[in-house]
Amino acid sequence: MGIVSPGFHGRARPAVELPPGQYLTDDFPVLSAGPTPRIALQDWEFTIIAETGEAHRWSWSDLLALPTEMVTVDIHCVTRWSKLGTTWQGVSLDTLLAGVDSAADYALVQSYGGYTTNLPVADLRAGQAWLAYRYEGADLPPEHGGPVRLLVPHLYFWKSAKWVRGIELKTADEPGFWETLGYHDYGDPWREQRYQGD
Ligand SMILES: Nc1nc2c(c(=O)[nH]1)N[C@H]1C(S)=C(S)[C@@H](COP(=O)(O)O)O[C@H]1N2
Ligand SMILES: [Mo]
Repeated sequence: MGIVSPGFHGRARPAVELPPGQYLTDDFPVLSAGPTPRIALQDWEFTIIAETGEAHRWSWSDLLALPTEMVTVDIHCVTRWSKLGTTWQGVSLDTLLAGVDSAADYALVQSYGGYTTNLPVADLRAGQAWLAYRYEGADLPPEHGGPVRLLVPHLYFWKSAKWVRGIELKTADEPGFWETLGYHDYGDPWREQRYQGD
């Protein structure tokens, strides 16, 4: 036996792994395509509309009454910053979708202020997406999407709609705001799906 430490057989792995083309930041940049909408909590509601037209609505107090999860996740913006280990509290989309009778494959997410983004319904399920209303132990600040934003950390962060207002479930895919402007329909950071054709 040589004088080799156990486990020291290959090249050292990098301390952190980032998706291709991303750099690490400790800041939390604000990226908004328009002004920050202010939504009074008594006026806030979240609606899921199934492809049948059936609507399910939650008020702010309805949302707070649902079981919450704390999640610590890495986030990746298509403008190339990544932030590791962000901690959020919110309601899993699995919880919200549980009572919705739908066979739709596509979702179009709607925000207060008019922003939209699309993704497969499958990506909202299986513990992959949350309606987040707390960030790092405090109420989610308005500039980061408060009172409530969608959090879908396995896709580029433009899919995580701030000031989320509802989700339409659809049988056909319909592009949202950035997707209409040439960004990728799906947006997997690990496959570097930034733009259409990537
Ligand atoms: N409603 C809304 N949601 C949005 C956006 C937006 O402009 N409007 N920008 C998206 C983009 S491109 C990114 S990178 C993240 C930025 O979130 P942050 O401002 O909290 O960093 O929000 C996403 N969600
Ligand atoms: Mo972004």
